[in-house]
Amino acid sequence: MRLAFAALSLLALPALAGPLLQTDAPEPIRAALAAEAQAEGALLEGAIGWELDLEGDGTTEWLVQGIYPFIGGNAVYVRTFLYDGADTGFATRAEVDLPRSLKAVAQDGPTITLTLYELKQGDPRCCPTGESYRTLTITP
Ligand SMILES: [Ca+2]
Repeated sequence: MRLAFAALSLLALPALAGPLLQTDAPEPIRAALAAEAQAEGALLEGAIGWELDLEGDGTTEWLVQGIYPFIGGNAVYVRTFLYDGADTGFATRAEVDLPRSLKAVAQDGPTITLTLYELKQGDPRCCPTGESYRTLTITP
C-alpha cells in the first residue's frame, strides 16, 4: 500500500463514521519506536494504535501514537504515524503532524475522523475534558 493522504483538515466536522478499536500498537512498531527514541536520547512510554484499511484494498494499516515522557517531569508528548500493516512487515510509515493525544479514531471509507483531547478552560493540565476533531482524507 501507498501511504498517501491529501490533507489533514482542521475543520471541526466529525463525520458519521464507524469507531475503530484502540489497542496497543503491534510489537514490531512499538520496538521500532522505542529504538528510535533511544537513539534520539528520548524514551518511549507506550504506543497505542488503531488498525484500519486506509484505501479499502484488503490490507491493513495502523495509525499509531507514540507516547513520550519529558525527562524529569510527569508530562508527555505524542508523535503520530501511519504505518503499513503486518503483510509488509510494517515496512513504511508517514508521520502525521498531530500535536494532541488521540481519544478516538473512526473511519468512513476514505475519510478518517480523529477525536483529540483538548484542554478546556479550568481543566487541570493532566486531564483535558474537551475534544476537537480532524479529518484525514485518503487519496488513492
Ligand atoms: Ca490497505
